[in-house]
Amino acid sequence: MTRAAEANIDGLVGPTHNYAGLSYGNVASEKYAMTVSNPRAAALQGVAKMKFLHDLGIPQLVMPPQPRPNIKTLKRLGYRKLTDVPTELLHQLSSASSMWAANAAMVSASADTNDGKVHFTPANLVSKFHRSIEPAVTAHYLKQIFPGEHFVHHEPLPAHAMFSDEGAANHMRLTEEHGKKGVEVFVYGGASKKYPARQSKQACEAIVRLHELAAERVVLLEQSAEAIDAGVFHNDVIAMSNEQLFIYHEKAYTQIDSRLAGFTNAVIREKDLPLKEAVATYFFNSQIVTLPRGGAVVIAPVECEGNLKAKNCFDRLMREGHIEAVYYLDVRESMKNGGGPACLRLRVVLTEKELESVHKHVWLNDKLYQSLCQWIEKRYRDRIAPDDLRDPMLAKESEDALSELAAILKLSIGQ
Ligand code: SUG
Repeated sequence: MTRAAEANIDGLVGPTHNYAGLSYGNVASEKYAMTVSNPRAAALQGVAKMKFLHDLGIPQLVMPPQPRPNIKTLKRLGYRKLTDVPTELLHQLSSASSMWAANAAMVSASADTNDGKVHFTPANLVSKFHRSIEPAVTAHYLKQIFPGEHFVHHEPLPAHAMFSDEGAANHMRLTEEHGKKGVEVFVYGGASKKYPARQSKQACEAIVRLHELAAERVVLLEQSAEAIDAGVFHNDVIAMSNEQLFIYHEKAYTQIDSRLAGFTNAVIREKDLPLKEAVATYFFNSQIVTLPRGGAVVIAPVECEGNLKAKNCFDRLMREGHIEAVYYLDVRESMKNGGGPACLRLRVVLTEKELESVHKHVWLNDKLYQSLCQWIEKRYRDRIAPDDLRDPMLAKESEDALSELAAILKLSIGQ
């Protein structure tokens, strides 16, 4: 076995972060639709989370925001200027949704792939228009951040509902420890009554082929319709995992594959945390990480701290020895759009050699943290109402902010 660690790459919140209510089926996005956002606080909350992980000794990377409003798409649709664009489309072209890096791509660790390389497939995100305009720039960023012979970058799957792919938010990896071969678990949605399923089975099967995963170490799970209709639009809203530990809600899936029985399964019962409260608190959208000295801790949304049932579930997991501690972090600005701590990050298991190949200017350290905080303080507004997205100054501010960030991260931003 080669030694490996899990790195997290977090999406930086962009300067146009707003609440336009674009995600039907995502309860928070609908609830906070048309309220006023605070992009500066949102971005600072995001980098504070990255710093917290870094201080725990977890390798932490930064992914830049995508240029918004998306002028390239606006031109592709025949518009010449922002003022000509109808309001709903303007909102879609202005979403800062690339912050949710768990939806950026599916990633397979080199220990699992037949060619011994790390495989990336950017998610096509076809189920929501505002997200379907992310994959090209995501691919551009991932190729720059993970260059060279250790990494394989696939194209996003064809942009059709048949292959609807929302990335790692619907993917888990169970393994004795990060560097060992794992079982990769893909989660898809079937028929639901109220809300649409966002990950298709055929997309999961295509990723398995592309990433050269051995069939005997792949598990596909189907989300229950009841969970989807309760607002479980991604698997990471109802399950979490780390190394050998798999924690899931009893109503998450139609059935569990017997091959998962060899791992530590911790089932959260409806009576202890009803689906509705699991969605409201984002209990499962927590990050479980292995500390460098061993032992696992949880980074949970602060909303869980104030909910007795969620807190009791974490207490039980600690009592049973699955986790050592729970840290409650405030990412409220992102939460109001349905994005908790786990949504904001993409997990990438890296061996020492792979780690050395990563673009070095995106590693979070104390210095980069300071630069990012200063950059955010200087460049971000502290309030945006959906109507402000019409302001031509905002487009200019956003463009200038990203140019400055390109110099900080030494990356080409946009495309
Ligand atoms: O795709 N929200 C995102 C939230 C993604 C959360 N990611 C994970 N669960 N991994 C979505 O629904 C709302 C944007 C708005 O309404 O303006 C939004 O896109």
